[in-house]
Amino acid sequence: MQGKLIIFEGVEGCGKTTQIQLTSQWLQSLGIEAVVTREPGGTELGVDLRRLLLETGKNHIASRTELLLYAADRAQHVEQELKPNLASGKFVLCDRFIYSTIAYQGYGRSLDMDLINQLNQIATAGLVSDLVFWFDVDAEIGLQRKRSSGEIADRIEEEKIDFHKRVQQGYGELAKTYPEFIIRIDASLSKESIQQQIQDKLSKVIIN
Ligand code: T5A
Repeated sequence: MQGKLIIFEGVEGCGKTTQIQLTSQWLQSLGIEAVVTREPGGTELGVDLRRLLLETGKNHIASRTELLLYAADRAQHVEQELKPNLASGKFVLCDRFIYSTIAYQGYGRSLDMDLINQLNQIATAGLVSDLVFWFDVDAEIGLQRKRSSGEIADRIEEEKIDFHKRVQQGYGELAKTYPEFIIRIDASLSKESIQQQIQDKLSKVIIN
């Protein structure tokens, strides 16, 4: 039986990593094996690409170069991690996927959307996700959460607020275009209430 690919998306600090962990624990409590992974950085090669993409203070990365590096990370991730786990029937909870490229490189960097769609197609080799949770929170609130967590800002977090607002707008447009497929979660709510919504949705759509 083919597994399920569940994607968690949103702006910086939207709370997706927290919810992936809670969802994985909940699935395991039901006896369902769940694999947790992420982009960029879900493979050994991806870890190196993630460092190149997110470290600060190094050479400027041109927007098209950035796009190609995210695509390279995804191509490796799909082949090495996503396809094999899905083929063995597992639930895969993935922190970011093609929607991040549309939101960040498309809306954030204003790169050509046709080019992005073509690259997403090449990188995924036709693999599609089963469900997407979009954690909708104001970009400023998300960045504030990241600052409060004490983590040092990475190269993308250091972008100006206008960039993050365009990314947030991009997610809004995606959710409007694919309402049956992208589930909007009000990410300003408490962690517990958000987790309950995820469990309710997964119980209805996937498990039963
Ligand atoms: N990127 C990625 C692209 O540009 N293009 C691409 O194609 C791809 C795949 C990846 C970066 O790469 C870019 C986007 C990103 O900039 P990342 O690891 O996904 O980086 O980075 P973040 O988005 O910053 O993810 P984080 O894991 O750092 O943050 P999360 O997952 O959004 O948030 P989380 O769960 O770690 O929570 C952040 C803080 O908020 C608190 C948490 O306790 C934590 O302190 N929090 C809440 N506080 C109040 N209420 C809630 N409901 C809360 N939920 C969590």
